[in-house]
Amino acid sequence: MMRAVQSNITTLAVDAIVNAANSSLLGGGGVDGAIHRAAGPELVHECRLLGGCHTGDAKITKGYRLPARYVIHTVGPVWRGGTEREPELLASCYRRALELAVANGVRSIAFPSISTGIYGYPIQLAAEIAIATVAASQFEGEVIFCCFSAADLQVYEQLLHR
Ligand code: AR6
Repeated sequence: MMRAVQSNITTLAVDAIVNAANSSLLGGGGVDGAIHRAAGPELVHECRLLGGCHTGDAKITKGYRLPARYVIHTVGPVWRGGTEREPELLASCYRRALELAVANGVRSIAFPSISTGIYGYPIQLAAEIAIATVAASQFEGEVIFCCFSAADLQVYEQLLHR
């Protein structure tokens, strides 16, 4: 089941929230900064042991002070106009995150709109990939697209309800 909500992802009581991280996995701005602040310093300690993450891949940690049990960190592509494999790398983020979810018994997962903030991916194109990739996955639990803005929520709702 897929649905979209407008919320701060750090407040969601789901089994796992997904972080739109950078390849260092050591924190940053945007949703990454919010997740690290809310989880507390233990999160970056565990992240230091992971050796970073390639674009399109994902790694899992505990959620520490978050209501979510796990954080699945993924690294989206920087938008460079769409000809640098951005669509396939973004799809890979969703696929790899859901594979880790299945492997760890996660039954509810919330995604932010990966790459559409600082990394500049156009929201409409990114939301189409997010929804299509989740729909094609083996994951059978609840998937929440957690939108930060009302405008983003509208994009997801329009795609989910067509
Ligand atoms: N809850 C839900 N969504 C949020 C939140 C939040 N608390 N905060 C921001 N968003 P971005 P990216 C939305 O920039 O584009 C970091 O510095 C935001 O409105 O967080 O993948 C990393 O370390 C947007 O819709 O991630 C990387 O360096 C979406 O989350 C870089 O940014 C993604 O925006 C990754 O850039």
